[in-house]
Amino acid sequence: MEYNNLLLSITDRIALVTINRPKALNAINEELMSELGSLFMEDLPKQDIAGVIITGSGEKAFIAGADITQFPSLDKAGGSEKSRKGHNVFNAIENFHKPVIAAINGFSLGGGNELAMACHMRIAAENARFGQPEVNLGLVPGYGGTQRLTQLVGKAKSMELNLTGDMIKADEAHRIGLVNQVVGVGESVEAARAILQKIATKGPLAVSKAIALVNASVDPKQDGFELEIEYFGECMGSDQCKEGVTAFLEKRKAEFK
Ligand code: CO8
Repeated sequence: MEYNNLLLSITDRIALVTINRPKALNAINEELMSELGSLFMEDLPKQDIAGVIITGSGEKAFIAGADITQFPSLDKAGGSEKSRKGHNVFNAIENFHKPVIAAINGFSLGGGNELAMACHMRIAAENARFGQPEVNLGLVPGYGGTQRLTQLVGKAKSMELNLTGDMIKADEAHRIGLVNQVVGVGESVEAARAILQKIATKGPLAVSKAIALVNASVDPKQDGFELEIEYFGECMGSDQCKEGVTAFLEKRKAEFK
């Protein structure tokens, strides 16, 4: 598929998705949201990949939020409709069967930070800045930010960030558990790639089930404990587990297909 607002390259089974609207600090407009939906719901599921990295074009911003220029034309119904569309796309990213890592360079704000939080892990460059500034516009986050930020950092910090609209630096984001790792400027994509390469050596079925189970732990609609019992059995009965266990007993590296 052709994309106008993002770049896609696949190297060594790792997909690199670059949000590419640098003049607007990679703000998410309607077309970009549709492209992300097509990418994660139609295109990437057909590819033989071990994981996905999402980053922003240029050093200044990962994504500075939803594109504010489209807001004046929205009313109550239009706002909810756009919010729902974003929820569907970000849910598809969160539930993607392969690991998705956000490599965050610069501003990660509003809807951009919500995209980062829908990813399975976040690697921040030292120049990254995080915030939910929607209150400055008289809005609340509309792509799952109030929920995912609370899941990641707890209610007190989530309240503080969502109510003040303040930005925090990368080291503070790391301290409160919003990001997994802080690296030098320009190094976040390679750091994310290193994590995905490590995960690529593990049992692929187990990796995809672990993603689903960790997600289930924060989804009140699912019984994560029951699901773990089911998926544990599924993994135990798989050829991949046979290979992993046999390799351990034979004192060699497992080779998962
Ligand atoms: N939307 C559109 N354009 C933007 C955005 C944005 N979110 N952010 C920056 N830009 C544009 C600027 O307008 C500017 O364009 P131009 O050069 O044509 O004037 C260009 O990017 C560069 O930005 P600045 O000149 O402002 O750069 P600074 O270094 O001075 O400031 C900031 C950088 C602090 C990041 C500043 O640009 C800023 O505050 N941006 C807005 C951040 C924000 O409020 N984000 C939240 C948006 S709301 C949201 O995300 C809601 C999500 C849910 C939506 C649900 C349904 C629609």
